[in-house]
Amino acid sequence: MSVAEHVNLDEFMSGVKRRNPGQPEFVQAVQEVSEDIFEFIQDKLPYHEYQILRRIAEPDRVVSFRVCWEDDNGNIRVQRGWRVQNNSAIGPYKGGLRFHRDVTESVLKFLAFEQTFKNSLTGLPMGGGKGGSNFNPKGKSDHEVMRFCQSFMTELYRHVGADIDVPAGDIGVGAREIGYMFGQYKRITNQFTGVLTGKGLEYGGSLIRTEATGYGATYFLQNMLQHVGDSIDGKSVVISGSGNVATHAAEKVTHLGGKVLTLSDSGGFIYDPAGIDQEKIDWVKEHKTTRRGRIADYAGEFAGSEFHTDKRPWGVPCDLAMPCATQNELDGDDARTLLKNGCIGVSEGANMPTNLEGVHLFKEAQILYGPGKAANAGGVAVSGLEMSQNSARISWKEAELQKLLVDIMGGIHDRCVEYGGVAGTEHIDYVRGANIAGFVKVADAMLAYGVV
Ligand code: NDP
Ligand code: 2IT
Repeated sequence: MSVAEHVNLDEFMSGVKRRNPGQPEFVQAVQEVSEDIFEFIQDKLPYHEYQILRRIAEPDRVVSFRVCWEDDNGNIRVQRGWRVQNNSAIGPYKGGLRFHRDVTESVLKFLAFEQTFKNSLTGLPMGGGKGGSNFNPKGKSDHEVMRFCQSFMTELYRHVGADIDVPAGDIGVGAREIGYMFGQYKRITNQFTGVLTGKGLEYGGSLIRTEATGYGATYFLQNMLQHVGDSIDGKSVVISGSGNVATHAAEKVTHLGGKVLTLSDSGGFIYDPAGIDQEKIDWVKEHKTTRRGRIADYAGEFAGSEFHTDKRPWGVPCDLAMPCATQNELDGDDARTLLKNGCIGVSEGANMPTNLEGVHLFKEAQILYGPGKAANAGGVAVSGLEMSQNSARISWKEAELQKLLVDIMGGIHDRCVEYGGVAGTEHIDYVRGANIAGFVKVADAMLAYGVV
């Protein structure tokens, strides 16, 4: 068959849709990547002959299991758990676990697919995976969360391992949940290995893993700005979310001289025209993580700020935006509003926060737009460094790790620039750059293996 006969994005996508009914998030993620990859591989016959993209878009396996646990009132509760092992061409499966009411197989398949490209971009030897459960941690006691995590790991443990698949945190899974799951893994297997990352410092965790995603997304924003001779200093920044990624992005933006105007959660957003400084960020961290409170309470705590119920922050005029909450939280109308208000840069701390229409609008407007798979890769990169430290049974110092994070984010930026140049302009299409750079390494490894 000639190359031309292979190259048809629409046919490819109709096959993806047919094989994945009722999985819109997965189809969306594959579409966004395939738009760039099809153009890139047009004249590259081996990638077609060996059906590389088709194979990356078909997870190696999807494990689904029942998770039973008992709540504090003695009721038996039943949840569904999954681990999606998308691709291990360049290393063990690696990616977070998400506990959220809305988790479905589609959501985890999109995340595992994205993770494959993201992990490749870091330059570290990690394949792509993701897992989680439709367990809703909101309002649960510590003991309920512990019992759930133990039951979840009692099934998951047989599918993971330090050289097989290494989960970590994501939405609803932080230090507490990783601790409970690591404890259960160790108990079942009688092994102390680096099977999870994001662990506590006392039991094999790495310094700066907690900060890495938010800091990394801010470094990526800074890298994009520096590439055009600009910086974060003095810029106004709108951030969504108020969890791990959002609060650490806010912190690094503040360190670099930016002014953070908003944070949000699933109940709405707060707008603080005076700027959300370090003291306020510390309050948010304590309130959202330790007290498991709501962002709405910020308005009662800090005079001059406002809470907007059930609204997203994208209408607040800003120079820069960082979506750091969840998928599809920024749609075409939001993108138009940001552009109309003069936003010049977007760095995605969350995975696929911008819907396809929004992505197209940002690309067309040629703003500095760092997609999640590049911009938020700092978290998994430091997870990769945690794996190395665990294997070598050593702990690196904070300064070394901070430098490695900066270097890795710089390397990701360079790889995007290498593949994302727009002919006849100085502009970098970071979406295309990230998709192609992420693809090439995985694809070439797959070619080396033949058909497996
Ligand atoms: P957290 O659980 O710490 O925080 C999640 C935040 O997003 C909370 O403020 C939460 O609000 C909000 N949120 C979740 N779902 C929704 C929703 N449906 N609508 C509006 N707000 C919502 O998670 P993280 O900060 O770790 O993750 C945030 C994003 O970053 C996710 O997309 C994740 O995949 C991505 N990411 C995370 C990495 C990490 O290292 N943790 C690495 C790379 C990407 P509420 O409290 O009301 O639920
Ligand atoms: O989306 C992500 O990159 C993460 N949730 C972090 C994954 C990891 O293995 O650290």
